[in-house]
Amino acid sequence: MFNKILIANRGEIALRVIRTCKEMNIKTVAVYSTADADSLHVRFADEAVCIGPPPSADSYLKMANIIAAAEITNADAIHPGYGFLSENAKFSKLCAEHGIKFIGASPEMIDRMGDKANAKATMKAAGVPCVPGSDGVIEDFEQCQVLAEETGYPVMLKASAGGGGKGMRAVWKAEDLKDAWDSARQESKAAFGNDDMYMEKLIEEPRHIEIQIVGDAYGKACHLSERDCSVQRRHQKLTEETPSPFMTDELREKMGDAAVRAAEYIKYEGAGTVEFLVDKHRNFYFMEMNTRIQVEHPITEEVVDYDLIREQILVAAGVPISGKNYYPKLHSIECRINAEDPHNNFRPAPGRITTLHTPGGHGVRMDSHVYADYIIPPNYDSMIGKLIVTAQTREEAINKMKRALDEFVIEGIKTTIPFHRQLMDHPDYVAGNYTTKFMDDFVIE
Ligand code: MV4
Repeated sequence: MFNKILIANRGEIALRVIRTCKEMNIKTVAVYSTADADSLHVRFADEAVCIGPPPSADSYLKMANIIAAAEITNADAIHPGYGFLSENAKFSKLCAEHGIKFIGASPEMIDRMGDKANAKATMKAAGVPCVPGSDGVIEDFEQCQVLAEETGYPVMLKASAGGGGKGMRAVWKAEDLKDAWDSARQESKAAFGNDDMYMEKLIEEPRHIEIQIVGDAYGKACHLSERDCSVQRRHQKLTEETPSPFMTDELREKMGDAAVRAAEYIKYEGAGTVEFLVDKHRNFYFMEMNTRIQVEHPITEEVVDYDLIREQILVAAGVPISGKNYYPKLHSIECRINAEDPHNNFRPAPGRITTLHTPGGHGVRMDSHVYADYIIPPNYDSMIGKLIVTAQTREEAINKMKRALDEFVIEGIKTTIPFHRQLMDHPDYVAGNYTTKFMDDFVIE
């Protein structure tokens, strides 16, 4: 087992990892930029190393500084959290070269799943349902035209180096294909330095339902059921829940089996998430695979009673998983509380928190690193915490979320709390009747 883990991250996820390490009697090293000198992950860790000035590029993304921090503190493993270097193949490799265990995917796995067209081809070979479309990347526009005719409009053009919607274009008719092809490639080139594109039949009004998986070092994998992440705005998740209101026992079995099949086929090690698009007929199709712990992992933990960070650490230390799958026994909802102004296009609203009272009570979990008088730095993402509620039924969970949001007192900055409170009263949300299109029509009061 590891003696000391360095957490190469900040904010609530750094605290989340430190908490589990403490429970496992593993020493912790925090790394921080000068903007985070007073943050809680620095205070909670056994040791802390300043790795640079506020800009992420000079601190949390500075691989050499993080490796150096691990060397001088003698850390034998690094947990990358999510974002930053969590899916950076070069960093995963650098850790291995320095004899430091990267608690995440291997460089090969990160590259393989990061290349979306390649990932899809792999999944197809594993027998995982995929959206009909191109076989790999599209050579040129002529081939793109032929493929679109074969696939049948509407089609979706996607960036192979992409994800999260960048370099993606929906095309409804032939005359729009050329412009979409050119602009998607341009956007992908600018964002990822790569303009490889692939094509899929467009799935109309899909749901985004993802399956949590854990694979061990011996080729075994299990699933921990689904999370419905369809409530998104500009590809930013706002709230997630499990079980999905759209799920049936039969669909859960089929999606869970497909996700485990995928993980075992690629010999996936660690915690991962297989994302699916689900259409209104409950057909499901592979979308992407994430090789990191995700922001929304707590709702899964709450309903299956399982510590995913602990499992990541155990698997990285070579401990085999039991192999059984996990099914929700409760209902859990997460609301991402961001320092953003919902009445101003969700524009980031950093600043000082002058008053803070976070909700509590039975079935309420607040994963957050903020405190009264904390100044939210403008350099990083705007999430200040995740409010997670868990209850026996979806109705009770929504009721509990309303109570918790009403109890939440945070002054000095704008937050997304008013949006979430309105969401919990929205008839389509309450009815569980929402797809990825839901936020397109949502009017903030
Ligand atoms: C799609 C799709 C419809 N049809 N692919 C969005 C980003 C990336 N995860 C893939 N995405 C989509 N791929 C086909 N063939 C619709 C989306 C999509 C979406 C997917 C999940 C969650 C939110 C979304 C918002 C807009 C579009």
